[in-house]
Amino acid sequence: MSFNSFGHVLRISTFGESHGPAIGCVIDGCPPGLEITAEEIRAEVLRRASGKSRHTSQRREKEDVQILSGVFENRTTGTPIALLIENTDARSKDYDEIKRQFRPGHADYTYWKKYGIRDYRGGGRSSARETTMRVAAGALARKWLQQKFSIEIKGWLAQLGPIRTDEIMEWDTIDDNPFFCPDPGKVAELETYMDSLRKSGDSTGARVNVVARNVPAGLGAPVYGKLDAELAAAMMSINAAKGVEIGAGFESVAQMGTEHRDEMTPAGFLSNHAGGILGGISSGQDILVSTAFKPTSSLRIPCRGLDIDGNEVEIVTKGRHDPCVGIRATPIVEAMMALVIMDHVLLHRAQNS
Ligand code: EPS
Repeated sequence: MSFNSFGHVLRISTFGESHGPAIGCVIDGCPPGLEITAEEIRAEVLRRASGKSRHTSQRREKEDVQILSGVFENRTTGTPIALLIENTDARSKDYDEIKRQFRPGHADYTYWKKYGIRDYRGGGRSSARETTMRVAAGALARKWLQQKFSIEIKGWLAQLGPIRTDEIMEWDTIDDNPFFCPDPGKVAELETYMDSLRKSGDSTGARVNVVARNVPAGLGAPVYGKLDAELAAAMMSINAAKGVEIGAGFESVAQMGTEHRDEMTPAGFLSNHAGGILGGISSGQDILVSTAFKPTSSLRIPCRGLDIDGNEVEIVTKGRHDPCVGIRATPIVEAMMALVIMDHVLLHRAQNS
């Protein structure tokens, strides 16, 4: 009931706060025999890490992944896999001034209303630091899916603020720039935009897309375990996520049925408006998910807000914040896609084979 876990057969529980001694996760239900090392997991975690470019938070974590259990001689044993990363670069004094204040647009207020207590340092449990462990767990899922089914999962930045970034898709270049932008021709424009945004002290939103290829048909469980519903829940659980689309998503509203339906021929489907999922079950087509991330709420531009006693106060957030959290979201959406698909492969296997 405490909702720090997700998944059915493959169950992930994360723990820890941004400025606590460590963050970690327990991955339960991973089949035995998967070869994995802490270095492989760390390599994936570092793709998401802050401090790699001037466009993200300058907090620099070592991200040293420790495998505490469930892996013996570099192979999973089928027992719970516990992963731990120590927090080594938290600067809690940045948060002294907002200790008794609620940043407008932030979870500060609702955590306080719900629990009557909050770890204000770095946003505590509501910090995007938690997503590190999703990426760590996702590293195992990606590898397992790749080895068993040749499933490939690839995410990219589709839009940052007003700049559309995926009209040209050069897949091999996505990891070559700090934005996960698939169009190398747009990177300079993104840099200029982010530099002026950072100077202004404001923040912006982003759209991040992800595709899973080679997913077998038949994954997903109607009616309350639809694959698209599970993916939407997984993406919406990421910090700052405000919207999820599957396939044509909200564009379906204006489409005609003759356009939206994906015609079928012996050679395959002729389009993919469904985003690879029909009736909540994978069709064998690429699974396409798009997630909207809101602008960061921690801003140095003063605004009106309240303190915990209900007094009106001016809020100014200090510290090392991301002017656009979407920039680092690509590895997170990839991880959530991998974890949901692997969970549904295991579920399908349990019922159907
Ligand atoms: C975050 C606020 C900042 C970011 C943090 C996410 O925290 P801090 O003030 O401690 O630097 O740096 O991002 C990470 C630590 C991370 O690993 O992604 C927030 O409010 O979500």
